[in-house]
Amino acid sequence: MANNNKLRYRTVYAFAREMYPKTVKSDISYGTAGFRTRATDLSYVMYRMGLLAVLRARYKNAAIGVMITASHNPEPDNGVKLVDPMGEMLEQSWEKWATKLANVTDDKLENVMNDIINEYKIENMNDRPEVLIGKDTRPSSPSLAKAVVDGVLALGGKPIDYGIVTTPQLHYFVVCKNTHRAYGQPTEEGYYKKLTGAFKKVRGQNFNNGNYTNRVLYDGANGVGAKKVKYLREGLEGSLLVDMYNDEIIGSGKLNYLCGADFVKSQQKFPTGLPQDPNLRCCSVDGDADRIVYYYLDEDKKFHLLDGDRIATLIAGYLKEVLEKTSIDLNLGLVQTAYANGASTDYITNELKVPVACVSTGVKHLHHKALEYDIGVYFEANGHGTVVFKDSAKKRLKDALQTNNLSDEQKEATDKLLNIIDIINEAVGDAISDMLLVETILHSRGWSIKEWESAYADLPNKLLKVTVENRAVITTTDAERKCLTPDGLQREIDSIVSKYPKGRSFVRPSGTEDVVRVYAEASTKQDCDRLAAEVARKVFELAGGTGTPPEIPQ
Ligand code: G16
Repeated sequence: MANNNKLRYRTVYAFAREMYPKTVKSDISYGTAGFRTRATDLSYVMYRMGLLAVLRARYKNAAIGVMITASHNPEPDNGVKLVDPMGEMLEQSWEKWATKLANVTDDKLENVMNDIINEYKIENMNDRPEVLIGKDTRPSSPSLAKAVVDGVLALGGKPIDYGIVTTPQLHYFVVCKNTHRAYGQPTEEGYYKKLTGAFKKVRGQNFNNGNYTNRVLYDGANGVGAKKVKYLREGLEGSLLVDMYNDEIIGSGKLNYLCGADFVKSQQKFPTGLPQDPNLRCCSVDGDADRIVYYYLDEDKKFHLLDGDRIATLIAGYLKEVLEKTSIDLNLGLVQTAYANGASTDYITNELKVPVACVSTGVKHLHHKALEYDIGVYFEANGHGTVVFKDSAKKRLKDALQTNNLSDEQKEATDKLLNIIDIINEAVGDAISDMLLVETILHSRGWSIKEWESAYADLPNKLLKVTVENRAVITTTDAERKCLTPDGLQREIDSIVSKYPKGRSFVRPSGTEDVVRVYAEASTKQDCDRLAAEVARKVFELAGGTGTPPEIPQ
């Protein structure tokens, strides 16, 4: 065993020295969703994440996923997200090891690997665990995927290359593998079949209903989400017509450019490339298709956004209703972050009467919290989210159907809920599956997008980015709603916020971009714009801003 390890380490080191030497001096850290930076700086990080994935897979005795993507970031960036056995993001306690392994010098790689092996008492070093690898459409992704494959091979793992897939597809494959296909087939075909099969079943023969029409305009962000919807459409067999826009894929340089979910949400603007006719139901996904937002232009060309908060409330309200009809006592909860619009939280609490929790930014935090409920709905305002069902909840629904003492209404609702579960990718937020779920609910309610929007009125809100010398000087607490450092910044924010009716604002360092994010909401757009700018200016002043200071509108 010791000899085997020695041999293996020799291979690991040889690969590192010859092919993937650490070329960047500065450290990189595992952020909101893994490592993310310029693609040219990532080869050695990818190789090392291949190594880490094998160690994690041996420790968990399960398949692990590695997704190469920088999601919403511009095309020259890239990144890597590690996927745990049940589709969750890499367990947080391992993030520090990922960071250590990424930053150590080549000659010390062996030491960090030994530290991990000792810390977790990994003994099965001769096992050949599977590491599932996926990549987005960025031109840099193939060579970075090769680096991951080489890392996996160097440590004796078995790489399974899925080629270009969406992030949620890779999460789905990992879950399928680790549940021995109980969750589905670990293939793209299996994924489309499961989702579209359940979707068509719930939709039935009447594709339209009331004010709902079965056509949606889809902005693929010129990325993998565009490529994959082409296959989805075949499976939908006309039950939903998905009109594709922004589907220029590899090498167009247009990934996420003036389009995609992040652009639409953060700029609050209609994307380029879609027809601007009034009242058309449109949606945008991001660069790896793990988030989605809806929107439309009204008769006056005014832009209306239905973001992750709207999707969450639509889903939670509907599931609550169906659940009540089943008469099965399961608890339902919703998880948001500080970015959730205050009006949505009021609506969930006071109208839907669904318990709501607030956690830090990052799918990992939301997913984890949602698992506490029998049925947990989680969404970030930016459109990341899904629904998770406890196994025990699914079993109770299935068992209830087997008994003969359900009324017709209870039976119909239970059957519907079970089918809806199959439309959902519970492994992680999935733009494609979320779209099918939203379309299912709108169809069932007979709603146009305007009717969906009429549930409540969003408070005007704004997102700004401030560039600072070192964004780590900003630290936060209370699910990122308050900042601890730099000294005095929170006091200044509180004092600014107090001037604006219904004002709320917070700041936090991004975990995916080299910026500080500023969020603000207030009762009028004018107040909101001013509030955001005043807070951004304070960040600039107290946290070492670089470039031009943010302007405050008069
Ligand atoms: C990732 C995370 C999300 C997070 C987003 C922005 O999304 O998965 O949970 O909301 O980054 O994070 P930050 O504000 O820290 O930059 P994606 O779609 O870019 O992978």
